[in-house]
Amino acid sequence: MPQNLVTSAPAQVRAVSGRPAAAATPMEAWQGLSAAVVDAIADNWYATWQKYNAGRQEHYFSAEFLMGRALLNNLSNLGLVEEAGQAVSTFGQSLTEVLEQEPDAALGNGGLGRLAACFLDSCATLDLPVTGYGILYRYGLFKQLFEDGFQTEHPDPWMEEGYPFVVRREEAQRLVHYQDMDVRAIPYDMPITGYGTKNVGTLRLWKAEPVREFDYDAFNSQRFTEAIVEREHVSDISRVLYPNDTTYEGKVLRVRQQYFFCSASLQQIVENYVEHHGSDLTGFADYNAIQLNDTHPVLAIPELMRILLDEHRMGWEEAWEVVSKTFAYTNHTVLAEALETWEVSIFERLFPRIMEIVREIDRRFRADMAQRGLDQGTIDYMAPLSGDTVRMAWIACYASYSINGVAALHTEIIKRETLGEWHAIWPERFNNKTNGVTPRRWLRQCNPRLSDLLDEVTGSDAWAKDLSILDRYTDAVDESVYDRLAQIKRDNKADFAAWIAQREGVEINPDAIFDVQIKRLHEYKRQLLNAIYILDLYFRMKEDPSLEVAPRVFIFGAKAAPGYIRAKGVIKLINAVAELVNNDPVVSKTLKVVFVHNYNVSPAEHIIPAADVSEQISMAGKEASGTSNMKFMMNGALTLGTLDGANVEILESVGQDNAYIFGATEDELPSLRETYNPVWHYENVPGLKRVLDAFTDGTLDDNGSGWFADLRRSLLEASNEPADVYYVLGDFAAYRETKDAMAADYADARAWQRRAWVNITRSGRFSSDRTISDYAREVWKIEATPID
Ligand code: 4GP
Repeated sequence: MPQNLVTSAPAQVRAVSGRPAAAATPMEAWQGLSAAVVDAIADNWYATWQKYNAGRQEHYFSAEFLMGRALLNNLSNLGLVEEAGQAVSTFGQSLTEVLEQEPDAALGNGGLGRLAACFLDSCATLDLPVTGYGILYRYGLFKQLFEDGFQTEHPDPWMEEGYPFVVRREEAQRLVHYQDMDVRAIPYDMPITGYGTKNVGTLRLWKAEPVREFDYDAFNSQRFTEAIVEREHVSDISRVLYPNDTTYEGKVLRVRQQYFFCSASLQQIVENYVEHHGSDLTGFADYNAIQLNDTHPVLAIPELMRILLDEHRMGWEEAWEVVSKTFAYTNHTVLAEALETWEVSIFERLFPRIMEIVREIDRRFRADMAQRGLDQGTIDYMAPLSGDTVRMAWIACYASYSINGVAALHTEIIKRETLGEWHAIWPERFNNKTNGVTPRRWLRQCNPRLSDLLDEVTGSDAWAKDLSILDRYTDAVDESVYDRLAQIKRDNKADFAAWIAQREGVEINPDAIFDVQIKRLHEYKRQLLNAIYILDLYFRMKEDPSLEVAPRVFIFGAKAAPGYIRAKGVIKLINAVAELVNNDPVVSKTLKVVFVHNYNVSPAEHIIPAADVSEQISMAGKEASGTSNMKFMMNGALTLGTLDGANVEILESVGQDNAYIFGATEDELPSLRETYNPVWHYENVPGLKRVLDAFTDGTLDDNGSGWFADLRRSLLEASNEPADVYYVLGDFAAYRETKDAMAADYADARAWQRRAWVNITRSGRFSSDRTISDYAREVWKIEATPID
């Protein structure tokens, strides 16, 4: 039996530090306490693994898992936070400081990766037999710094100092074969604890290692570089998340990565099937379902075919039957970049056998479609192969028994447009699974004050496992709850202000409205619209010093993809606006702009509980779902947004009076576009000309990069794309009106708290427990499997 943390933690700290616990550094205390947590769950973890492997299970394949920190999450799931505090105090450390030592496991880019992490949390909490599979990237998403307001990127060696929450399983390694090399895939398992359950799920992350350490002879002959070249080539496979793929060699590496974790995972899953159910693989899909998180793991489809055909001697039809009952595919964006395509030559070079299988899938697909009477144009459009490219999304659509979007509107759009041809043939495959977020990390853990209030109001912590319970309390609330809510938000904002002062060196007023936009930087998400508003407000205040403006803090957090220059231009622009506003002796008394650098899961945990306003202002039709919108809502921020993604469903849940909705809708946009003239808006919408001219007249400084001129041009001048593709100027007037009204409404504090309360209590349907229950029941056909 595991010991109490008060005894086990000091022992583990001694073991990792090699000195008395009282002499350990906070980092060693983090290491030791984390090891003690793994010790505490080891028996249950093992039992869960055994039990899941014996029955029907679901495997979640994803190139990204944006896990964030693990220690506090595990402690709070296991109800061990207090005990951990006591444990570290026995050797003179504070839990808060110890927790701050932990690096974020940032093995993902954004929404898709964080969704995968929330899903694992829900699966564990619901005792569902689900395992995650991905890559143990040595470097996670780049670390972002600002230099002169420009984003710079730096490596993020997140586990270099040791990371007790992954356990190397040497004995479970597999060999992954490429035409030019064989690679050892070593699994590193991360335990996934659930809330109030003994079950412990697993995230299995594969690391690439060379079959032989290095070329000993070469080394001995003092050809040192040569001796390690092969080793480094292999290590490249799991070195970084999304290596730059603008070059051909970069693409080769990406494809190698994708095949790497798909092949290793499938080998293990098939072996497990054989061990438990025998060598007749025709029943494989009775015990296994595989969810493909976007197109990155689609190589699993031809790879499973290869295993069944070549290693288990099945016939094509029989194997295809198994494959087409195994895979389900989730689409996460309507942007073209999501529908990955790769050069045939890359497949030929890395794995000719897989290419041969893809060609056969293509041949049979074409025959099948011709038989259904499709015209040649449609067949060519939908076929897995087109000239010299392989189209991963089309392979996914052809082979999968389920295809889903991530919010109601998004699913309608993929049915109608993105995947319209597929929907026409197989409507029954399509279904919606609106995203959700885990209320454990995103409420219970990050907002303890609100969490305590919910315990009191509802009489227990049951809401943390069933968030829909809160629904019963929307109306039935004592007025004093609103006072409590006001105090909680005020305290969270004061905490946040202290954190931001220390981290970013900016002083902010906790009584101001905290207006937040945190998400990847992308033109469609329209951070630029927000920046234009701020600049316009600044000019309005300069023009009329008597203008009444509620104190506001505009908070941003975002990383831009390293090669996405225009997105980097927006970051520089927001930083330039911040400089202008924050240094103005008069305006800065009322307005502040803060760009939180290196935005990640942990900063989000500080920001979200302190937010009053949640900016969800993408051009309608472009944001598949959004998930920060759900986290904000759960923490009592009001949405200021367009009718896009899950905003539509949030509005449905809270009602018109409890959200601020503006702008062109998805169905209005096509006809608006026909006559859209951004220059007209520039000339006629009050304020716009002044703002856009400030981009280039010397008011804002882009350090000679020319980036601000490019942003201005992108809004006003058509080049190889129409001007203002994302309708920023078109929506500006409505945005300003709505945002101004929202700021005025904030003055009525009591009314604001009522609406915040409605948002919190109506957030039940945005718990990832709801999403996962729907997947489990409708797609995966799996059941809760508690270990005792
Ligand atoms: C994101 C979508 O942009 C976001 O709307 C959605 O909430 C999230 O997936 C989870 O479904 N897409 C990506 C991506 O992160 O890489 O395509």
